[in-house]
Amino acid sequence: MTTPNSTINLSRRAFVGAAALGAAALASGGLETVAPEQAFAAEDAGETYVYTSCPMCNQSVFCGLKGTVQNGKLVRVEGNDQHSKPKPCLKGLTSLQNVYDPNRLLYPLKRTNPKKGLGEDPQWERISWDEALSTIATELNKAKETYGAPSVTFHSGDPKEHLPVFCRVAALFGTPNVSWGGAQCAFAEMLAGILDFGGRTGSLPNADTKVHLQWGSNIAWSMYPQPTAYKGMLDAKKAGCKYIVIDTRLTPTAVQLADIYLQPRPGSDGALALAMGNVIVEEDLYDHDFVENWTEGFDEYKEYVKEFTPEKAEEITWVKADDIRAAARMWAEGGQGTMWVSPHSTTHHSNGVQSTRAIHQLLGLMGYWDREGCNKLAPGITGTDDSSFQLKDVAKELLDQRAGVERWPVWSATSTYYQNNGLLEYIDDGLIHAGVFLGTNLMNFAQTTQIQEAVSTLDFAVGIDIHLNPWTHDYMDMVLPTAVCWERVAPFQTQPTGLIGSQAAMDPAGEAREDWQILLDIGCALGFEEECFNGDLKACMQAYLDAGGSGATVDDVQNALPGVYPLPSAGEWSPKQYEQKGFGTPSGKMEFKSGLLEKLGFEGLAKYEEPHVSPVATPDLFEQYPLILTTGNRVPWYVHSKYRHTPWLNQFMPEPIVNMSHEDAEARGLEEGDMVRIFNQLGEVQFKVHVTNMMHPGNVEILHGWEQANSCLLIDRVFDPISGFPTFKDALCEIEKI
Ligand SMILES: Nc1nc2c(c(=O)[nH]1)N[C@H]1C(S)=C(S)[C@@H](COP(=O)(O)OP(=O)(O)OC[C@H]3O[C@@H](n4cnc5c(=O)[nH]c(N)nc54)[C@H](O)[C@@H]3O)O[C@H]1N2
Ligand SMILES: Nc1nc2c(c(=O)[nH]1)N[C@H]1C(S)=C(S)[C@@H](COP(=O)(O)OP(=O)(O)OC[C@H]3O[C@@H](n4cnc5c(=O)[nH]c(N)nc54)[C@H](O)[C@@H]3O)O[C@H]1N2
Ligand SMILES: [Mo]
Repeated sequence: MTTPNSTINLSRRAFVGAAALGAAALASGGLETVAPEQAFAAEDAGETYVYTSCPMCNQSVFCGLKGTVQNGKLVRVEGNDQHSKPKPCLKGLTSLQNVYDPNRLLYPLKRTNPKKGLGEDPQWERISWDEALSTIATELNKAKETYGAPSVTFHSGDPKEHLPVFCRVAALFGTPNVSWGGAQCAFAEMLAGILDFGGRTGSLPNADTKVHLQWGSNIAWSMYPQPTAYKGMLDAKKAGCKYIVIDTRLTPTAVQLADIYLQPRPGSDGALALAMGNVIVEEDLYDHDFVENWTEGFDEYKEYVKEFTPEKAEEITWVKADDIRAAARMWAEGGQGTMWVSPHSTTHHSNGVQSTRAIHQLLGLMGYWDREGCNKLAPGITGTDDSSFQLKDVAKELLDQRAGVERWPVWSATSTYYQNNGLLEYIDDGLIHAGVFLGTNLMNFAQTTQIQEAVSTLDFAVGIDIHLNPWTHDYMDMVLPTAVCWERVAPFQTQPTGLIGSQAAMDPAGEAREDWQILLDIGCALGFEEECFNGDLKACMQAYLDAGGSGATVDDVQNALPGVYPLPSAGEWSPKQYEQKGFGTPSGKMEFKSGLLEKLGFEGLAKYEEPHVSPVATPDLFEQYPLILTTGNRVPWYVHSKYRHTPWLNQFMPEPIVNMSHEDAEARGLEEGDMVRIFNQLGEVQFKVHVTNMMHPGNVEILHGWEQANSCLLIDRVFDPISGFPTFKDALCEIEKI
């Protein structure tokens, strides 16, 4: 291995792209792959086993993995049967290729070519960790002295395992401008639940559930909210649960589960939910006891939904009036119901939160709340509250200094993170001058080129990633290499019965360090040695455990592997806790009319508005671009931009595909496999046609995260005013053969 300070000039292309695999492998001292014979071999005596939790899909409920190590090399990955999620999917098994991925970033790099905007090769140069850390400290402290600590953002995307230390270091430094993927992801759906019910509403069917409403979430593929969710749904179906599935595409989830399937026009969900409410109220199917005693604003809701007759909703939503009636009746007549609303299908629209509230309110109408067969608010385990480790008290004092507080007051009143979708304006307005960008993909911002340009104007930006990604890191000053799950011991994962630890199978490749360690090192360099445990990872993990108050030591948890270190539960579930505690809303009741929204100057009822671009809202634009474009519906083998170069996964979809109906393809003279340009008033991308029965005529879909075909170029910088969420699923387009 070369010494840390030796300088190797490497162009960015030497770290990415299939053509450069050899160069990167050489520079690393060789990242070899594992032979299939080894990966599938039977267990043998010379092997050792290690256990970790899988982060490949970046969900917060990971699956348990068991790794087999031979001669210091990870050769096989399978499930850990003592973990609460014992069966990993194909992505989990592919974590093996992630370790030995020849494209991995292995050393800290700094750019030598000054930033001049788009299209510049940074001419990366390898540097030592010492140089990297001292430069970061100098630059971040300079921004702090010149513009104040909040001028530095701690920004991250979908990865979450780093958050406890990320928040701690940001609080020590003094900036409240901390974020993660929740700013585009699960939080808007949760926010809708917080506004109406004072907490999360979504739940999966349990053994007693009679009817489940699955709204815009293809769990068979995305496996959200947890990797084992779909199996439980199939089991519930066998046990007699009826399913209503509402999705703009005919998904595998709809085909396998639905007793009633509705296929609405994208973004019209609010109108559909209000029409279901209309049927339930008009036919007097609602739960009078719950509605009269435990809800606020029902009279106004009742008056408002009169407008949304099934016939009117049919015109808006494309769904037949009689099908809306049938769905409403099935929902109301079940008696015990659960609901799961996707974190991104109804919220990635300009009307996202209001539509999602209208859907959730169908739970309130039926009183399907905290009782058998419904969303049971069971207490969790004790000993895992890490607020004091995260220094939440310190952070709380800084919340008013967050960027975007005035622009998105509802988000800001309900989240402790800042709403990072405004990063472009925060930079342009001089609020943000420097940043630590951990696990971030700039391609996931609407109008990507604008954000790339803005980031390149920062005084200083450092990325922390497994890979060097030109679309993100070309606009930064420095990149630090991070370890993958098989090389790290932090963090612990929460299980239904306790905590589970992680073992490393090997040292990190090259000079990579694990995220927790990198953040501690940055904290120490910034001058917080004591608060960052002088960089000692084990001491830091112990402090994290101590904050929870479980009394466990790091060794206790690690020694319990492959099993879970048990922690006591906070108590038994008993039904209808709201009868004692009320709801966590301003009125203490479930709110058809939100007190918080009204207080902050928004419409309190969940009124329907057209998406900001649509056949109805913008008929002129629709004439030019007559197809509704959806971006980002999940596929099983990719997670956002990840794994596009990972052989076991990219074989399933080696290139960008646009899914369209037979009717839309025929009308344009297109056939399977044709290359097309997809364009609108904002930009153009090129995809290959796939003709499929999944799509409704008039709606086409493309996946996000393709370097060569970035869907976000076709998305406007228009946000849901309540959540601040991007409108990834509001766009119009036209398609032409190339
Ligand atoms: N058009 C469109 N855009 C979307 C969406 C959509 O539906 N449509 N969905 C949105 C949603 S819901 C989300 S959550 C966001 C996701 O947005 P991002 O999280 O920004 O997306 P990724 O492409 O997964 O990029 C994550 C980066 O983190 C790196 N990484 C992965 N694991 C780790 C780790 O453990 N540590 C570190 N340091 N780095 C790591 C990866 O290599 C990658 O470069 O995308 C949003 N963007
Ligand atoms: N394999 C894989 N798994 C993932 C991810 C991944 O990238 N890959 N990402 C993870 C992340 S960060 C997230 S946020 C979750 C997302 O989890 P989900 O939101 O459950 O994602 P999807 O399974 O794509 O389900 C969205 C469904 O909504 C439908 N839809 C789109 N627009 C509309 C609309 O306007 N109305 C209605 N009613 N339906 C609509 C789509 O057809 C699609 O079937 O998945 C997580 N899991
Ligand atoms: Mo997400």
